[in-house]
Amino acid sequence: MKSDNYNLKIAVQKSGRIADKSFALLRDIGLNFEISDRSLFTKCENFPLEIMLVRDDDIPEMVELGVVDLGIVGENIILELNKNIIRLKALNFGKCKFVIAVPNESGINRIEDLNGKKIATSYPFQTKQFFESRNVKVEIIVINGAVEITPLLNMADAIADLSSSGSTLKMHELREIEEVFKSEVKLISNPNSLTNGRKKLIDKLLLRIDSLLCAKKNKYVMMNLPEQSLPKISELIPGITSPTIMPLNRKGYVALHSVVAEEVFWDTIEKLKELGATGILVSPIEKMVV
Ligand code: PRT
Ligand code: ZN
Repeated sequence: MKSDNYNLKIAVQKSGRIADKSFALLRDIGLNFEISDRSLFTKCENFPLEIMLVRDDDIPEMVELGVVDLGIVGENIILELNKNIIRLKALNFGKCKFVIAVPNESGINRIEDLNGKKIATSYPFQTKQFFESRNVKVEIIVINGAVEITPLLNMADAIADLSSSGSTLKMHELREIEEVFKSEVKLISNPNSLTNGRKKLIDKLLLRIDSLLCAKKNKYVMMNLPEQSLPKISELIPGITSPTIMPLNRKGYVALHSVVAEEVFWDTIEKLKELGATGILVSPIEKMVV
């Protein structure tokens, strides 16, 4: 199939926890589209892409069936539904963990203590696999929401659910005894969409997403430095791009501009200060194509 006249299709959560961030990601990579309250579908004005607005649980199946080429959905759903899809990229939002939690006062501390007990969850497949992998026999109670309340109602002895800040567990007097897996939102694809003419369009989107994610992981820093510190600077900022050094009116000093990774940002700034850096300015980077 030619990419010239084909519109890629992507499924995105219509409303809920990851909907706004999914729309924001698509807009941040330069796509223009309108969404009204009742629309189930929208079309990009400046890219051959149609956006289907659906429940997140339906996304892996729509992608597997080829109804859409791409989807934006949490790893938790991908693992639970176990469909034949390809994970193209982790999108760095919707982060949470899938945990086993028990009532604070229960005296249960290890997974083995749950032998013969009832576990409430909205993720029966993952829960079954986890307990089987630990050789612990449990009864799984499937419930679609408010899983945290089930121990209080004596419906279950423990829960298997997602947690992010941990405040819902705390509010329901539950404590985590084990983390089963970490989850974040992923861009997924139908395998066939990567082997025909659509791949060109998908690659274009991936390049844009990469440049956005890369930009978010870095900061642009500008500072003044004593010239004699320069040799040590290149060790300190191996960076994606080498630093730009410019002369200053002030004798013995230079201006330095560089990109610093967010994760080592404070460490790097402290070390630069030790090397005599002054007037340090830091800016976010909007896009970064490397
Ligand atoms: O209507 P639709 O089916 O589309 O949405 P939904 O109601 O099934 O899902 P939604 O919108 O609640 O969540 C969408 C996705 O967000 C999930 O599939 C995860 O990938 C991701 N996500 C990230 C989370 C959480 N963090 C999260 N904390 N999904 C749910 N939770 C719940 C959790 O189940 C628990 O009840 O939030 C509560 C705990 O939160 P904390 O912050 O108190 O720990
Ligand atoms: Zn859902």
